[in-house]
Amino acid sequence: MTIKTTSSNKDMPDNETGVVTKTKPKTAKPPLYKVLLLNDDYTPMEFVVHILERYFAIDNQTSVEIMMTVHKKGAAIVGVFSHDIAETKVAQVMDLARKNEHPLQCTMEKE
Ligand code: TYC
Repeated sequence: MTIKTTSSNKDMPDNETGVVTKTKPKTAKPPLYKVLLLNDDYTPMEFVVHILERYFAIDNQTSVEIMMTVHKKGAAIVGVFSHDIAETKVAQVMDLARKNEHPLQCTMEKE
């Protein structure tokens, strides 16, 4: 009678440990982009709050808090989106700011 040992078992060659490893799934996640609002000295606070409510669906209280963060710190991330959505949000903000002659700046950055 033959006893098969671990070292001669074809299911577990000598160079393998028996530890289960994960192989990387082939579906790559799309890159995400942070959308940032920048501070300036002229855009009215209420306008910034309106932008956050209208284009980022952020409630009034949170919008006031984010606006105050930008006002005090110089900038804040207002959301993280796919490239297309981030680009659209930036364009919508810049468009409304320009139409109202406010110098508000909105930018996007790869995460
Ligand atoms: N600093 C502006 C003011 O005092 C308010 C402001 C907040 C402007 C956020 C831009 O992204 C901004 N009126």
